[in-house]
Amino acid sequence: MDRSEPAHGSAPAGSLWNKLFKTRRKLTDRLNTLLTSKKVIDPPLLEDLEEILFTSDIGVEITQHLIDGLKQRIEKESLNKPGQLKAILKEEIVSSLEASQDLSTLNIPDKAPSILHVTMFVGINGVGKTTTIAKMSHYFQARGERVMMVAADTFRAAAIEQLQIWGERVGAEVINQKRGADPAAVVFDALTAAQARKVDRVFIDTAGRLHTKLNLMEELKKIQRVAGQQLSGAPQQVTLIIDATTGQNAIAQAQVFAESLGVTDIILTKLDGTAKGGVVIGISQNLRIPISFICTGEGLEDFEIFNPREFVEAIFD
Ligand SMILES: Nc1nc2c(ncn2[C@@H]2O[C@H](COP(=O)(O)OP(=O)(O)OP(=O)(O)O)[C@@H](O)[C@H]2O)c(=O)[nH]1
Ligand SMILES: [Mg+2]
Repeated sequence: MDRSEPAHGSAPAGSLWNKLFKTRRKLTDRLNTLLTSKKVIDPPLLEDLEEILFTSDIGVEITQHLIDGLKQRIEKESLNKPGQLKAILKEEIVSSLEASQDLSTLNIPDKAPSILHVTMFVGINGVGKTTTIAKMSHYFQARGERVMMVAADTFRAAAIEQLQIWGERVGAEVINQKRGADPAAVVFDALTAAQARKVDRVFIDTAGRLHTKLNLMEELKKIQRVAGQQLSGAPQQVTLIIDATTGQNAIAQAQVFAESLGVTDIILTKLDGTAKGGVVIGISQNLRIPISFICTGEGLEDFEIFNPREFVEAIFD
């Protein structure tokens, strides 16, 4: 059996470690083979290391930056054993991820908001917006907060129904109107209701696809504007959902949303079952936007707060 396959009794047996096995296999198996096959740290070794990082969806610039940092440390600390490199590489990645991880303004994880906290979930179709909203609602309701979900994806009939089903399952109220209604009007009504009913958090589900990309961004901006008119400062959070299986393409996609909407945080989904988990590092470093949560399955419990150290431990072993 492949030694990085998840297995009963394998250590460390954290669920994240188990679920990220494809990314780990791609990254770490090659890294371990390289580092154990060489006796000294030399330029060809660093070139091979660069190639491994580069082909792991981390991205060209970030790979270059990591290799440069590694070279400096090799020189400064007079390192010569290949076995020393993995720990240093992990440290470099953890500290660069941590540098973009300020979540203090987002009332995450456990700080109940003192005023109504509105989060708008955005991202292209099929990335996991609606499922993630259900997970978040479940998570915050379990912590005693009152959550409201808003069906502002009025473009697809099934989208409204999908949110209602999740609402029933997690016990959160869902605000919706008919298919084709103006999403901004749905949001306006929802925020009026949320303030009257002393809701703690409102999660707005938006469409991932309209007729053209430009229209989608304009519509999302309109929702933002109308939310702000109804409640000053809302939406306080604009969460971009990205499907990790799209790898490097996800970075360009994220840039479009970030430039148009002022994205506050990113959630990566579908990290289970993909070898492209390195994209988490690429996204964080390219956009300098914090990653709030990562999702590893279709179930309500299949997500966690993004912890750079745990993530790096799970993909390098
Ligand atoms: N394996 C896996 N599947 C996921 C994850 N998150 C979501 N999915 C699945 O991805 C599919 C799309 O999820 P949705 O939540 O409907 O995505 P969406 O962004 O709302 O899609 P649109 O409304 O069409 O824009 C569903 O089959 C989900 O079960 C995840 O973390 N892992
Ligand atoms: Mg949806």
